[in-house]
Amino acid sequence: MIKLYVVPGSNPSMSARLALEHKGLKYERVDLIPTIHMAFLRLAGFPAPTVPALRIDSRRVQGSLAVIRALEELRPEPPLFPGDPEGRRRVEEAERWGEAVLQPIPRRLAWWALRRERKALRSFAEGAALHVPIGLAIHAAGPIIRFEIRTHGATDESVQADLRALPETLSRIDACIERGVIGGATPNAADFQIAPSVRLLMCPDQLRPRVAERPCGRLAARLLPEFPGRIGPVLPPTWLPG
Ligand SMILES: N[C@@H](CCC(=O)N[C@@H](CS)C(=O)NCC(=O)O)C(=O)O
Repeated sequence: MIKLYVVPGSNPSMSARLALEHKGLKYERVDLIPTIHMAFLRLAGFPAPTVPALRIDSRRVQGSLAVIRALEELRPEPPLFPGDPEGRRRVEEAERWGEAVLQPIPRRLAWWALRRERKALRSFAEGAALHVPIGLAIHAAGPIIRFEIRTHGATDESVQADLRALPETLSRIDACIERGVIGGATPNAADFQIAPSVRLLMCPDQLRPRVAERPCGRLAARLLPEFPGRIGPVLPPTWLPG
């Protein structure tokens, strides 16, 4: 029995979903409300408060990197990493950067923006089974948004800095595609780590056109044609990258 605990719109949760689907593994998805998910995960026996959280029978695995490796071990085919050592090294390097550096950028941006446009939560919940009326969840979301902003350091300063660096960040991903590390005919672990973060960056209306036409935007749209979340023009125009 495989169970995956996710939060709607969570980029690393989407990495785990992509990997499970790539492997053709049957699984049950449990959609959790952010913040409340932490208590839920503890009750479900997970040691850490983050999603993705995976249960394979009695084994519990958390963190997108660990989840990917557990799935690779469980079902080696089709592989998530190249067979040759140099190819694997390059994919793992891109994957690690995707997890440690790229992943927090759209997460900070999304929580910052949701504080300014709480109703956008409705679009993030599309397709999720939250077992709570969405109107009620939006109404009660103020403390959750404030908590997530604190947890992830989604301050004006950090979001502004992320946006200033965005052209460079996206160029790095485009260069990865150019070098063939990601973006090949068969996606690998680095594709599955990076594409959900790029796709989340395309949720704000003001950023979508700046990302969608780039190689990284096209890759994200190819791997994730369906992705929840749409954020209106809440970013100060002076913060937007040129
Ligand atoms: N780098 C970790 C990040 C996990 C993470 O921070 N997930 C968020 C949702 S996107 C979460 O569970 N946040 C709650 C918390 O940090 O306590 C991974 O790749 O799994």
